[in-house]
Order: sequence, then structure tokens, then C-alpha cells
Amino acid sequence: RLVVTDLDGSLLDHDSYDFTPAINWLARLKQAKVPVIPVTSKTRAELVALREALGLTATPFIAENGAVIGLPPGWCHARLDRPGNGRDGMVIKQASVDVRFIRARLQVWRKRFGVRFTSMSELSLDEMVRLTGLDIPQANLARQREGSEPLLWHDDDAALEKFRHALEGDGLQLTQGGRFYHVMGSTSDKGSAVAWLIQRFKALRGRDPLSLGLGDGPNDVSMLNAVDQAVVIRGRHSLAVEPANPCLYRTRASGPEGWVEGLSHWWGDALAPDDQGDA
Ligand code: 2M8
Ligand code: MG
Ligand code: MG
Repeated sequence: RLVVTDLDGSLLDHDSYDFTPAINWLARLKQAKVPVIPVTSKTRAELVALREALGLTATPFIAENGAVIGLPPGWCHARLDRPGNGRDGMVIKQASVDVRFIRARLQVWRKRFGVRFTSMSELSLDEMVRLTGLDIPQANLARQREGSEPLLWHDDDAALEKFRHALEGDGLQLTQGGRFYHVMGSTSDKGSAVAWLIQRFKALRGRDPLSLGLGDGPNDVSMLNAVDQAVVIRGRHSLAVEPANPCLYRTRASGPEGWVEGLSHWWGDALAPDDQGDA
């Protein structure tokens, strides 16, 4: 088994970033040796402290909507990976284009089309704190982007579609999180990163995991299509494109309460204490 999960608005409350309601289920999954893999818009820098707090330091992570994948030693492959190049011997895979290229193209399209947006790198630290509810150190970590750039859109829908189309010509794509739009390489969404990680699980363990995915936003749809069992957590955005996964459960509760509701729906009976977890 394997769990892939969005953080903001899913495992973490959208506003307070609290995950207390999920603590019991996290402990249960740990006991059953089921890897819980954060798949998030957050940066690698933000994930250092968060993985610690969530007790998820031994599992991989997917950061910046699929642009950055981190593999702990237990998930590395002698033939497929170079020796750990990250913190704690983690192997870091950069699956997107460099954020400097993204920022340069954003300037080009703003100038050419006159569209109105503010990218995260243009926000002051104070504005970041006010908009997200993060504290100053956390906001600083959120600004350490490697392969994606969040932005606030101030223009209309027609302008957004024109902008999206122009980015596609650059090999970039636009996806929507809770507060921000995110621009990244067109091949590096959450779904592709999760599919890659499931292949890695198979290469290491010799069998396919039963995978469960949870998310609340438009940027989670590709991930929810890449897993065996999916949970759409009640959120603030309607999903413009609905997941095509036939094994889909929609929660009534939002945030971490919805996360618990979704896990209980699919695995409530299946995770007995003696379950070895990786079946
Ligand atoms: C941004 O991500 C969220 C994800 O839903 C959003 O789009 O609203 C990212 O900048 C992330 O790095 C940051 O931690 C988060 C804070 O709310 O916002
Ligand atoms: Mg979310
Ligand atoms: Mg499978």
C-alpha cells in the first residue's frame, strides 16, 4: 500500500495549517508500514520542517506540484540514481524547468499582452504573510522556488486563457492551488510525479502497490487519476476538470477532517494492526 496526499486544504487545514485530526490515522499508517508521501505546491525548503512535524522523514516527497522529487535512502536504486545529493542523503530529482526561465517568460507575456498578475517573487514578505497566514520564516521558505512560480491573477478569464496558451508554447503549464496559480514545466504535474514514484516502488519491491490519493484542488486532479483509489476533499474551488478515476470518494468534511473521512472510507476496515502494509 501507498498513500499520496496533498497538504494545504487536505492533510493541513487551509487557514491554520493544523493537522491534529489526522494524527491517529498517521500513526496507524506508520504502524502498518504504509508510506505516506506528501505531494504539494510547497517547496523543498518548506518540507524540511513539515516532514519532521508530520513524522514523514523516511518517505519520499513531491514538491512544487511535481517539479521536485525527493527520495530518502530506502527509496534509492543503486543503478538508477546517483549518490544522494540532498540533505540527509536524499536524492533530489528536478523534473521541471528552472524557475529563472519561468520568471523570464512571465515578464515576456506580461509585457506583450498587458495581463495583470503578481508573481510570488514580486510580493513583499509582509504581503506574503498577510495573504497566506504563514509566519515570516515559513514565508521565506515558500519563496525558495526551484521549478515553479506561484502567482496571483488580477485579470479576467479570457486573459487567463490567452496567457495559458502562450505558456504552453514555452513548454510551461498553469495549474491552480488554494490561493495561487502555479506555473511549471508542462511535463511535471503531480500526476506524472506520482506515476513515476509508483514505478519506483515497483522496481524496488517487485510488485504494484495499492495506491490511495487525497487532494482538494484543481492541481490535484492529475494525481487523483494516477492512483487506484481517490479522495476529493471538500475544498474552496470546484474542480474545472473532474477526475476520471472511477474509484472516487468525495468527502463531506474539508481539510484534515475530510482527510480522515476519506481514509476511513477506503481503508477503515482493511488496515488491521498486523497488516504488513506493503502488500
Ligand atoms: C502556495 O501553495 C498553495 C497550495 O494550495 C496555494 O496555491 O494556495 C505555495 O506558495 C506554497 O509554497 C505555500 O506554502 C502556500 C501557503 O499557503 O501557498
Ligand atoms: Mg490543496
Ligand atoms: Mg496499482
